[in-house]
Amino acid sequence: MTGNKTFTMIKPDAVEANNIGPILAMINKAGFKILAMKYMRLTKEQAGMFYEVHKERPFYGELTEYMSSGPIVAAVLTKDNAVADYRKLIGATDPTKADEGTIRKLFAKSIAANAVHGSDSDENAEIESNFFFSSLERF
Ligand code: IDP
Ligand code: MG
Repeated sequence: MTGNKTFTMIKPDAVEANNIGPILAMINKAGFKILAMKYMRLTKEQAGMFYEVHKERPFYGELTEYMSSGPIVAAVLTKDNAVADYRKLIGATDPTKADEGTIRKLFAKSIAANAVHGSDSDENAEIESNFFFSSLERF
């Protein structure tokens, strides 16, 4: 069974480039509703906790440095088949390989500064949503 929730972040490069609005518009246009949202800045330690699964990867230091370099928008989104449909909307991790019309193709600066995060499974969508939001912050 596929779930109906996913977790996203608009990353520091996209916030800095004034692309919060256009990205949220694409998210809404694609049929996702926003269940929770906040605008905040992660510490390097918090970014490290969020990306714990990547801690052995060579880019972990660069990634956590970058993700704590400026504010982000975190949100929980809902739609049927949310995880897979959102991955399709954002496109490949490397923006040079992302399909035309995807959020990363349109807004990402590089493979690290790639505009948005999207959960890769229902299980991680739940874990990631719980990392950022309490039950009182979800609608
Ligand atoms: P995803 O965000 O498309 O799921 P992951 O492989 O889970 O991609 O990687 C998490 C994040 O780490 C990416 O979104 C990107 O910001 C960063 N990243 C992935 N691969 C590289 C790399 O080769 N160099 C630098 N940063 C990377
Ligand atoms: Mg991932």
